Amino acid sequence: MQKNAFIAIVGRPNVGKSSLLNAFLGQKVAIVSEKPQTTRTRITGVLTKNELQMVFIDTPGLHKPRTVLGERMNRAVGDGMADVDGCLLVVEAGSPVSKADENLIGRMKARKIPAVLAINKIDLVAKEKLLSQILELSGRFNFAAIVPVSAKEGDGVDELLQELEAFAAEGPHFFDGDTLTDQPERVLAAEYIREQLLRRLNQEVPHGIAVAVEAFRERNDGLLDMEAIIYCEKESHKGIVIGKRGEMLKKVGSGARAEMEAFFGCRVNLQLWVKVKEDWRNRQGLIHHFGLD
Ligand SMILES: Nc1nc2c(ncn2[C@@H]2O[C@H](COP(=O)(O)OP(=O)(O)OP(=O)(O)O)[C@@H](O)[C@H]2O)c(=O)[nH]1
Ligand SMILES: [Mg+2]
Repeated sequence: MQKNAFIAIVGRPNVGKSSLLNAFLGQKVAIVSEKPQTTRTRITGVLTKNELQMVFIDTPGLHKPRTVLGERMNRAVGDGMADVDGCLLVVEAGSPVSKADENLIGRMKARKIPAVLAINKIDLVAKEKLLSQILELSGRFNFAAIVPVSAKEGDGVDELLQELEAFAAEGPHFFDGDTLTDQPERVLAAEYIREQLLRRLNQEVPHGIAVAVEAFRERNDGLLDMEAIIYCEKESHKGIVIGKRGEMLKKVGSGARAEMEAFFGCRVNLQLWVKVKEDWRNRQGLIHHFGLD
């Protein structure tokens, strides 16, 4: 008998939601960086084990929006929580309860969504510190389980997955058994490029970047030809993205290429361009054009 479970992964920015999704799947379907607001849209990751299909919906970190894009990202959190069988609320070990956590717990209560709590990044915090945090959070919601984990080191990930499996109910599989994500290959490729920029650039520059893969062609010899445009918000950002003598762009390209070659399992020939779209994060038409709403 087939079973399925739809689970939304929610929490404030930077707590490790996407890292956990990747740990569940054993593959990188969601980009990860040390900057908050890395994830911009809902990302579906699918794990099929025999009769059981787990469908994870990774969401942007809930935050106080300062741009139209930010508002869209927050909206994606609510949309991601619609019609799921359960939520995985992720918090950071040793951190106080945030406004975002309170907001998310409020929604779980209002919509009667059962939830498991993951306390992530336990590799960074002494065990004694976890107790008071567990007490505090368990007083606010009747979590089905509370699991301390480290997405980075893999600690507790199997236990967490086991707890989430309890949300499964009898029902058909919605995806083929070998589906990993709902993201088209071009989108994933664009995300790998954005990940490099998030990791290598600072302050507002990486947050004001959107990437569009314009060409994606497989040659007969298996080589993948790809062309992508990096859009930034200001002329002054363009120079930073390109770097001195093009060095930044070169590093971004080779970093992204390595990720793509690992994921797609073939050699990639990547060409990058940089363009400016003034203030695109506040322009609905452009947000839509970049597939971010
Ligand atoms: N030390 C440590 N770092 C972790 C762990 N899990 C994630 N990180 C790091 O935390 C940062 C944020 O991880 P993400 O997975 O991008 O976090 P997120 O919650 O998806 O963030 P947003 O998409 O911005 O909401 C990255 O630098 C990760 O490498 C962990 O268990 N331990
Ligand atoms: Mg994320």
